[in-house]
Amino acid sequence: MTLFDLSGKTALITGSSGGLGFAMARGLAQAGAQVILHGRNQDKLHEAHLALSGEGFNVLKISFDITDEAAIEKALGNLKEDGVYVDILVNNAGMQLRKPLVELTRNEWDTVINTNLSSAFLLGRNVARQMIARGQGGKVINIGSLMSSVARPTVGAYTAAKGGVRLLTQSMAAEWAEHGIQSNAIGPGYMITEMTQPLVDDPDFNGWITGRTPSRRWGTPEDLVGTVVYLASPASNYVNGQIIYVDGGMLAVL
Ligand code: GCO
Repeated sequence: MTLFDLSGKTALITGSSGGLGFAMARGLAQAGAQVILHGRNQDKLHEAHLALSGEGFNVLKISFDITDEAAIEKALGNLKEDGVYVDILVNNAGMQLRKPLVELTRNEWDTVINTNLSSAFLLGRNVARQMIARGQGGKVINIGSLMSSVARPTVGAYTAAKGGVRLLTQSMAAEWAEHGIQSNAIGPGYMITEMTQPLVDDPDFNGWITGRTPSRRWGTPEDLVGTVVYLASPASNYVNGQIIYVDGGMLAVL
């Protein structure tokens, strides 16, 4: 067993037709895993699938609503019928909504919480049921945020959800570790993605990030690859309930 070798493993990465999810899927494929790309936009999903299979990687693709319990049940059931089991689950899909709390509607709040937190519970629960039944262990990796620990104005619902992701991860560890399942989280810092582009394009915000981050730069999706491969591999078999911040040192300094 080599510490970072994922051959023979299958990884499902939600929200992986672009951005952080695609970069992590590619990294897991490079480490030997069969990857299952996931997305709602069929064209983007098809492009991502073409890109990775074009590089010779073993790639499947799947599309379902991560907030829909029945859709999740059906999707995992279809995979099982095809003899595909998820050994590594990366709960990455999410959304942002920037609005002061006093202006936020109940519906907006629920949408952000369902997409960023409840989805990790629903998929994590269903995949863990399969992992426990198979008795071969597994890996659950939840994508948190700096907002799993700190807040900033206008992203209250997102922050509440990402805070929940951190303690959901610890709860998963508390209950699933004895079944050989390691549950951990990654807290990406400010990465240049579609979600943060409006912030990158804002000279004040952009300047604040590069000044406030010890690495003096925004992160890139590729900056997450090493950490996700580590948390997906035997190298982290005694690591459980942790969150690893990949943020250029932002949270470590005042
Ligand atoms: C924001 C950003 C952040 C990042 C990331 C930082 O509005 O501040 O969208 O939330 O996306 O989560 O860790």
